[in-house]
Amino acid sequence: MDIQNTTEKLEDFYQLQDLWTEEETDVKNAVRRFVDREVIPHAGEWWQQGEFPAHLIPMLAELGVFGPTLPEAYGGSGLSPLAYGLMMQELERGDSGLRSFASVQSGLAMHAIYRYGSEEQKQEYLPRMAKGEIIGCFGLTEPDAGSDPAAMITRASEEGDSYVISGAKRWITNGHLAQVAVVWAKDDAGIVRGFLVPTQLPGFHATPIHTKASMRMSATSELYLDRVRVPKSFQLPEAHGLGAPLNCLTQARYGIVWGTVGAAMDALVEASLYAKTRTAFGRPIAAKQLVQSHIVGMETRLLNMQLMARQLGQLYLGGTMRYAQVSMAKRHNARAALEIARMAREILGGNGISTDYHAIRHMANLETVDTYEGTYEIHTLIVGRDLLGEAAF
Ligand code: TGC
Ligand code: FAD
Repeated sequence: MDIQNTTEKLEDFYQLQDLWTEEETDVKNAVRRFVDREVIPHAGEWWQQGEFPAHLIPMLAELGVFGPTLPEAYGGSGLSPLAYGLMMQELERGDSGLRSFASVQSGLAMHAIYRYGSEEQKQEYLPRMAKGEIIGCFGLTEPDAGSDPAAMITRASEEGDSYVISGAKRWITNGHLAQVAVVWAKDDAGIVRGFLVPTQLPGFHATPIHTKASMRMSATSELYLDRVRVPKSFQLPEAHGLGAPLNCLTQARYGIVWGTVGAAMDALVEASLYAKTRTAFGRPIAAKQLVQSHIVGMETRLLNMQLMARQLGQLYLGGTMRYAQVSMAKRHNARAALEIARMAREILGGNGISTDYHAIRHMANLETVDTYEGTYEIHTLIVGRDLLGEAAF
């Protein structure tokens, strides 16, 4: 069996690689080699252990996956959004938790500082975050406010030259690994504002959530802020209102659109190669019509995902990408990847439920990806509002 040819065909049925620039191809290949060497051989074990493999952080920084689209002055490489997308694709081919780590560091925490921070805040944080010396998290969701973040109850009250922040955030990726938390809270006038909260400050606590049956390679936490006092200079000065955190979500959702392609690709390749060697009733199961029907359906879904990601990237590059367009692709790609991973699990039969293989790990992770950064239903309603001009939340 020619594994290389089969894999290449499955991963890129329409030869989209012909559209990549040399730089984009180099970036993709570098991350791919890293994931093949350092992640995939251990992913099942790390996932079972339920810990983020923190020893990878310096290597990820060296690969340039933290803030790659930012200017060099802030530690970035000024890469195109397409190169960024390909990085996310290759990371999530390894595990959604790995991509999630990078998404939160880059698309949420660093983007919030870059877009809404003062020059001093950018200089203080961004170069060190790009090097992985400072890890950030992004606290928007609360125990009682997820899909509707406008209902948040975390408060930042002015007291002299400080803000005093109290509240709780739940399901926060990288929360107990982070040195700085971007915390969203309402000020005394009820306006949503962003704050850079060093996590060692008195009154700040981050507790790991250990009960996850999904995203087990990702660190997920609950944050408690009990009268955490920060100087006013720790507020993100350009962030006024809910539009600021929602704009950050657009960046991270864009990364998810690409990342899910990687997870789907890996599940599809694994199932296809398995089908070519696994025999039942005297023939490889790849020679059974029902299995071929599944594989062709999965391949078609993957191709749709790739085309959406690619065109969204072009819109981003051209400066015309709208957030409803991102919602359309996040909604589609997260759900399609989940369906592909589930079908891959089925083709693997009993082996499909073991983390010795990848399918069940991707499938379980993708349940989170389908939910976080806006659920399938919320993205349906965002696109519905955009198409029809009626909010139906
Ligand atoms: P709404 O009136 O729609 O919006 C308020 C203002 O914000 C603007 N806006 C956006 N801007 C940029 N990007 C977006 N995606 C935006 N969505 C809205 C909007 O134009 C408006 O601006 P302005 O100037 O008119 O004031 O606000 P709403 O309260 O009606 O809420 C709308 C809704 C439901 C769509 C929004 O709340 C939403 O997206 N909910 C989902 C919440 C969510 O996705 N949470 C994710 C938390 S972070 C996370 O999950 C990280 S996972 C880790 C990883 O990424 O790996
Ligand atoms: P709810 O809002 O309670 O929704 C429950 C159900 O109701 C969903 O099916 C939803 O689609 C449905 N629903 C809600 N409103 C409507 C409506 N109007 N019409 C129809 N159906 C509706 N958040 C952060 O801020 N930072 C992070 O780093 C982060 N990381 C995460 C990591 C993991 C592993 C997970 C699981 C979540 C993470 N989240 C994070 C939170 C995530 O964004 C939320 O879980 C998500 O937005 C959904 O919110 P919720 O869980 O409160 O569900």
